[in-house]
Amino acid sequence: IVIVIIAVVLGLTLRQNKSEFESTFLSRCEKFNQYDCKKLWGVFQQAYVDKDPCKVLVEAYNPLIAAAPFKPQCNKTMFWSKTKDVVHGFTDKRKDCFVTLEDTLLGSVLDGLTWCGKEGSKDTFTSGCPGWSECENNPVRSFWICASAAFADVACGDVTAMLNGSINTPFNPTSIFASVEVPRFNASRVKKLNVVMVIQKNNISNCNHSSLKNLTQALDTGITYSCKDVSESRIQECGAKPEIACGACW
Ligand code: AVW
Repeated sequence: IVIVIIAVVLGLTLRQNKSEFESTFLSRCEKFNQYDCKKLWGVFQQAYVDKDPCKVLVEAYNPLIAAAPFKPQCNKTMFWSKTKDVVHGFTDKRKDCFVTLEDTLLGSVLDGLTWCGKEGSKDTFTSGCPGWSECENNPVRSFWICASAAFADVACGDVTAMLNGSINTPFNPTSIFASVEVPRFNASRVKKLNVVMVIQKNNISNCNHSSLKNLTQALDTGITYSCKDVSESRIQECGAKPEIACGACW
């Protein structure tokens, strides 16, 4: 009996417990059905496990994106920069109108999470990982760049971007939107970019801001540009009232 108990206890300790991170990954993934989430977890881990957490290249996530590709959703793609809460507060309620990266399988699974590996270990760590700009090739940053690029690659028709009118530089060249997404909008797929400038009570910028000139210049020839100043309360109203047609939100 003693031997059996020892064997069971030893067995339980040696069996790698599913980490909280893995459980989060799988439970978020399973909400989407139609994907083999255990397989995706395996492909995801390959990108960063057993690696120096400052040496994970953007390309390391290509197999993951290939395993769960983004589907083109023409006229519904929503980009954003420094407006995360407003955008998701809106798109969470109006999935009929717009889809953000964070509403897709991979984006929603990894949204808000931190992860990294360590050389010589097959584990996933959630603390002690490099910060966003601590080193360029960190696992989290590389994932978001890779996913954002792939998401922008399939954008089509009229695309929308929510920018922040309460900051100095609504179109910031160092943002993912400016540095990764806009350069990949292809005129053969994307017809028009509609910027929604989110205006709060103490706004300091609007559609006339000089940084937007850089945006129009960065756009592929053939893509039309528009910008509209829209109050945050109007965006919230549209989120709260499904009877307002998507095209009439602003
Ligand atoms: P953002 P982006 N430290 O609001 O245009 C930690 O600046 O870049 O908008 N996390 C960071 C940092 C940082 N310094 N900078 C960026 N992030 C992460 C994907 C953080 O998770 C969508 F498709 C923050 O919430 C949008 O169109 C997120 O990046 C576009 O990229 C966005 O930062 C938004 O990227």
